[in-house]
Amino acid sequence: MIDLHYVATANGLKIVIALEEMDLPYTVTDYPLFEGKHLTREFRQLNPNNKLPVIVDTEPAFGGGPLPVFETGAILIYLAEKSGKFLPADPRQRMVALQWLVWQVAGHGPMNGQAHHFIRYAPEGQDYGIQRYRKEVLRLLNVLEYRLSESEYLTSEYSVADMAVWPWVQGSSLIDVDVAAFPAVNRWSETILQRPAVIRAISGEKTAVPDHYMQKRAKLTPEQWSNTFGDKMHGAATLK
Ligand SMILES: N[C@@H](CCC(=O)N[C@@H](CS)C(=O)NCC(=O)O)C(=O)O
Repeated sequence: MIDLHYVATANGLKIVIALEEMDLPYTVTDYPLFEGKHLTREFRQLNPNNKLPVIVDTEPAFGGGPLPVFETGAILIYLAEKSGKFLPADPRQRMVALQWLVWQVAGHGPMNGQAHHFIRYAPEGQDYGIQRYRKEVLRLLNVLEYRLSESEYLTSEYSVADMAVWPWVQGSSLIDVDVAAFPAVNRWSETILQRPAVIRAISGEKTAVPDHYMQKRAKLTPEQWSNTFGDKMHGAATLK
């Protein structure tokens, strides 16, 4: 069994999509965004970085008791290896998939995350940050467009790399980016949207993204701000 410690965001959705695609049994514990339920000593035992999502494999194939895994890139590789699915067996294609997966978690995800931060959450008047990260998101969409113009998926077949990139692309309109301007990305995005496992993930009772997470300009209480971007969040890194 996989216990998924979940938040209904792009990073969380990557893992539900993978679990659904791989047909692995899982439980979901939801951590409402902005509430800071994961900013505890106990949660640090699962992820010393106090971020979501995290999985715990209660019965890893190699024994040794329950195994927590954090960082979505590592989680996706772990699940692909456990299920034997969605990471190509061919070594050359496997390397292609791993490159795009690392591209997502090391660049595409963080740049989109910063764009969401400056456009949707930061106090008004952050023009430089907005310009910088929005332009970088557009640059990365051009990179995706280039790749998806020559290949149906990021590698020769649908893989965990596509599962990592796709949820972030779905959030583009929230940062005033129109994916329709990127025809190959749009074609790829629509194809993935029709996959039954993806439909189950995005519409699941426990996993669908709630409407109030989708506000273009979020209004957080001081406590929610502290949990998400302020003292409470930073303080979690010093919990012993
Ligand atoms: N690089 C991490 C990013 C994880 C991350 O930033 N998660 C966000 C949700 S998308 C989170 O935990 N936010 C709450 C917080 O920062 O306290 C990964 O890929 O797992």
